[in-house]
Amino acid sequence: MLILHHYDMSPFAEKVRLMLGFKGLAWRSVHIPPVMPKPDVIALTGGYRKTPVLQIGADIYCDTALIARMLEARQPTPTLYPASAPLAVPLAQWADGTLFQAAVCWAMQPAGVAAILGDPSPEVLKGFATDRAAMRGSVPRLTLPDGTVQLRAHLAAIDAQLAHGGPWLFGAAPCIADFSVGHCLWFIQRASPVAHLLTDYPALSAWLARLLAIGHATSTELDSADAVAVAAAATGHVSVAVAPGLGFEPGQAVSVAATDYGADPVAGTLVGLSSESVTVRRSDARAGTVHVHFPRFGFQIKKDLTA
Ligand SMILES: N[C@@H](CCC(=O)N[C@@H](CS)C(=O)NCC(=O)O)C(=O)O
Repeated sequence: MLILHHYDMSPFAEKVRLMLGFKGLAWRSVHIPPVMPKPDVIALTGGYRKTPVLQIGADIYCDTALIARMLEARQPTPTLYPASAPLAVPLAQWADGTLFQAAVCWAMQPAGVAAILGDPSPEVLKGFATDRAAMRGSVPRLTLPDGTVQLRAHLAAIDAQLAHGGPWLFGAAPCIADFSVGHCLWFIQRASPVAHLLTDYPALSAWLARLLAIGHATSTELDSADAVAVAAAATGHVSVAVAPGLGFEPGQAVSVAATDYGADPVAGTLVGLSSESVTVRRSDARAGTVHVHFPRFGFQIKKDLTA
């Protein structure tokens, strides 16, 4: 059972929903709060608060780069990683970082925020802004003039790529890069008063419509407390191992944190490490013993000297 913890307006959640649609995988849908506190999410992750999170029993997968790999392992065809497109992964990383920040800057102009949050009250707006400022920490925020220039340059490049090639970013079929670029532009589309920007890029707009037509496959709702109970009732974990020569030993007390925003550390015992992912085992009063998995890229592992 694939359980996705997400909320509707989350772009990174949309990336995963579309990948589930691409692979035709059925899933359980747990709606989580868009701002802290998120007690049921934290029971599962041990501190990671970003959206989305994928749960399979007592295995918890953080970050869409790793979630995409899990979906690929579950359902290898159609592939997200065609051998003919080795640059699709770094392009996806660029989109999830650089393009996403420029897209958010544009979409979160006052008119865009109102559309995305559904005409929020001043209290809701203030709560959202305070939550995101805390999540960003010291990571600087793009100003609208800076973000607009950058976004237009990125959109022009993507539009030209699609106009010369296509119908997808790397040719005949969608791959991981299409989903990473797509969720950023989906977010702009949701910010309806400022979404007109996209119409300046016709090949890109046509491609976005094709991508979103993939849909989300079939899902059924699950309560977040029931998802925690699923973890507690699980009898084992997916097999992982700590590969030698990567700087850490199995059984070591470590903490793992994102190297960008939302860098809340997750502390536990190191049980898995490869060039692709890192896994810590931790215990929670409600969720039981969970394995929390992160991509290796974009995360920092530290020896936990307090343990
Ligand atoms: N690198 C992460 C980024 C995830 C991310 O930034 N998600 C946003 C929502 S789209 C978030 O966590 N916002 C704050 C929250 O949901 O609490 C990934 O690929 O999953």
